[in-house]
Amino acid sequence: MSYNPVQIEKKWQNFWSESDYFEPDTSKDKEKKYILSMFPYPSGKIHMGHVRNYSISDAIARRYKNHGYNVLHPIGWDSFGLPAENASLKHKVHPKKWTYENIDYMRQELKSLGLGFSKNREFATSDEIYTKFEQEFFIDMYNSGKLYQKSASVNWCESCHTVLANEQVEDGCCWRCDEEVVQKELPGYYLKITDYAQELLDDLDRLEDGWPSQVITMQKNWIGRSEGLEFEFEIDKDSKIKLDNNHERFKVFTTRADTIMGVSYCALSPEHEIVKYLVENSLLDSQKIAKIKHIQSLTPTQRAQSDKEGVDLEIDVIHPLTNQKISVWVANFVLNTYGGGAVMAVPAHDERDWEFAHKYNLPINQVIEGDISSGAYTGEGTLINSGKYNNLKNTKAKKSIIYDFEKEGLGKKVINFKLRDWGISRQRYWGAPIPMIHCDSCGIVPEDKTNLPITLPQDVVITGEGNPLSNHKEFLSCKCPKCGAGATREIDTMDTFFQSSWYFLRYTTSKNDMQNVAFNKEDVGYWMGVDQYVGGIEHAILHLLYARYFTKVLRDLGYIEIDEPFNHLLTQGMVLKDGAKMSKSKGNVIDPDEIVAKYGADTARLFMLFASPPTKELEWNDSGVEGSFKFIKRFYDRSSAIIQSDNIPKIEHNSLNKEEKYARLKVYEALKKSNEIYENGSFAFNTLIASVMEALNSLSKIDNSEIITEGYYIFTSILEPIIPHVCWEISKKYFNHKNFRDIELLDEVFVSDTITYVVQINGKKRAELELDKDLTKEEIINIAKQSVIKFTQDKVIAKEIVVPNKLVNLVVK
Ligand code: ANZ
Ligand code: ZN
Repeated sequence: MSYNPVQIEKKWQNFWSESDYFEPDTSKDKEKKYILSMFPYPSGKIHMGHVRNYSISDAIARRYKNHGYNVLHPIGWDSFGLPAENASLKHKVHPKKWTYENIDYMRQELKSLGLGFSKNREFATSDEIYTKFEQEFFIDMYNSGKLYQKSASVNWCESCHTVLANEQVEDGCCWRCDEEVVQKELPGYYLKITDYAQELLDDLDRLEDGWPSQVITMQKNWIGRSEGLEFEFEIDKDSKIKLDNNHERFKVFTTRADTIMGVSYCALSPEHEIVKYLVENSLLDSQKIAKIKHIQSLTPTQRAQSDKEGVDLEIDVIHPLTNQKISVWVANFVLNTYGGGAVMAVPAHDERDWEFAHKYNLPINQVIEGDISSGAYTGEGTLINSGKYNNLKNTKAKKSIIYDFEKEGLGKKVINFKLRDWGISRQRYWGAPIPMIHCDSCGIVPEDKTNLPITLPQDVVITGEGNPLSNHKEFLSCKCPKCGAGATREIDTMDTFFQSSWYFLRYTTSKNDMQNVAFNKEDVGYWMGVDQYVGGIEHAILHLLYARYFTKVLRDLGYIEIDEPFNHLLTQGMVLKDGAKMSKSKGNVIDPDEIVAKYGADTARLFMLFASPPTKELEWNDSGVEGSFKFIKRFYDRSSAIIQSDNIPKIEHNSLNKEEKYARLKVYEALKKSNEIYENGSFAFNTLIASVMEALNSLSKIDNSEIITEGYYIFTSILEPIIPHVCWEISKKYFNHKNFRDIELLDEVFVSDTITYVVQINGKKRAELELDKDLTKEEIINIAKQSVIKFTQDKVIAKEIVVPNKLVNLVVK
């Protein structure tokens, strides 16, 4: 009997699935653990990133199940989205067919990895019933004012032919295809995530213990709260260029009210109303207008990458405190979407303002003590050149100036957020239809809920140009739910992140109920929050922020009662090959199916968990895979030394010899490690596996079959979450299938016959010794002296100090 993964693995996979082994109990009396991995997009094949993700979540889920918890570890498919349309174009296959065939194939792949998913609750987000509930949410959100329609300048990807949310633009490029994003004016639907900005920020505190600090920081920065002063500048009536009554003032926002006396010019964004007015009415010369138009044509990223640039607008404003005239410019570094799209520039204390002032020879007024000889001084300090605020510390001055502005009615303290409303309209076919109707007399009206789901027509041809729904007469034509007249259906579909914002709630509800409700409130109450979520860091401010927000919205709509969805989050590291991310575009992928076919699923899983701690990058390594296979083979082959028994043998520890005691200690150290990595939440499977390897080595040096039997009993328990097939096989064969619950740690095993002594010379550590605990003081000193002889050779030992059971200190001259 030699290790044959093909035989073993199929057998146990079938057993688990036929016996519904991983289905959770529907009764709610046991303590629960909800273990969730981010659901996959059905692209056609699983990749190593999936293998890693699911090996981690499966190990955690199995462990909790072995320890008596009611475990939910579900799987589903994030199945709407663009790749299906691209595939459709390329292979002339309908997106739906492509998607569902991929799901069937990938489900098999996951099964072949021996992943313990509760599959009764599996669903795909493109299922019509999922769309139905989602459209109900959409309508509830619309009716409660949490969702609205507007026309706005949006991020547009030319290659994907669709709008992107701000969160989906990375360094000015499309998150999916890397094409440079352009701005375009389009109508669309928006979720008012900004209404929840403060709560989303505050509740991050609650996640501090369960989430990686990196993700928390990224969300904080994205939400971008800042406190400051908002006030208006009046335009000077004597300016060279005269403006009309609608353009007499503009608003600015500053976080540095303390620098108010140092303002030396103002800068407007190229899209600012006043700039538009000047350009449209040709109030500036043609050269200036051409330059403004040029800046307007650049994307935010292009602007950020170019030098500071601008144009003098030939108007002045009046400083609200000094009544001095200040020139107004348009500048490429001012964003239109933040703080009113205008800034008071203080070049002495702001880098960008300094660069701009330097280029255009604008005055630089220092108002805080510090060095401005080679650039802005942006630190703290004492105020100067600031009239009544002189000599105040700038932090104090900030408060005092804001107070005065408020008292005089000149301005107010405001809180600004960088977070913008979430645009969810996508100009694509393969998505959940937005359940809205355009009526000539009633405007936009939500569809009647009884008509849901609004489903996608199947008879469409994907051309890659525009949305095929736009000329599908049957789909377009509908009745206005308000006035009954003929009306037109909305053709945009929802952002797929809308679907992934609530899928985890649906898993909580059992199969029968899933036909009737999106999820059952009671089930959500029992299973949520997710005890451990596992997924990629790339979702730090996309999915993970949207899902938090969505949870709060559903709470406020009365669907659920929780505030936060994910109690603990583990962001797994990337899988690399030759130092680069393993990906199709890099051409360095290893096919998981081939690894499973050649070595078996247990080897693939062991390698994934052994090669690196879960949160760190994992470098693919053929010999590491080979090594994992060899370990399992040895583990299996040596199991023949086990004494077959229902019970593990009772061992008299004190009667064992030194080697036996040591081997047993190693086994128990592995057991201890296993407890530790779950309790401290590190899930450092790599250290557990290393510990088992060490223990297996020591076992191979003795031939006490009772200790070997006990060792294997412990190994199969602690390794079952990692290499389940081989553990079930051994356990079935020799232990008549006891459960995989660990046995207790035995103190007597940890009582050592040796004591660790530190040897110091003049108080400095020079060696560490494992000494027999029965040695006399003289013997200890002699061994200690021997161990450090190279440090004492030509010196005199003046004193020998022994602290029993701890250390020997030699005083040397
Ligand atoms: C004067 C000032 C003096 C500023 C100084 C900074 C330093 P955060 O912290 O990110 O909220 N600002 C305001 N609106 C802007 C816009 N639309 N585009 C570009 N910059 C804008 O940034 C707020 C600060 O960024 C504001 O404070 C403003 O410059 C600038 F020594 O006002 B400050
Ligand atoms: Zn794109």
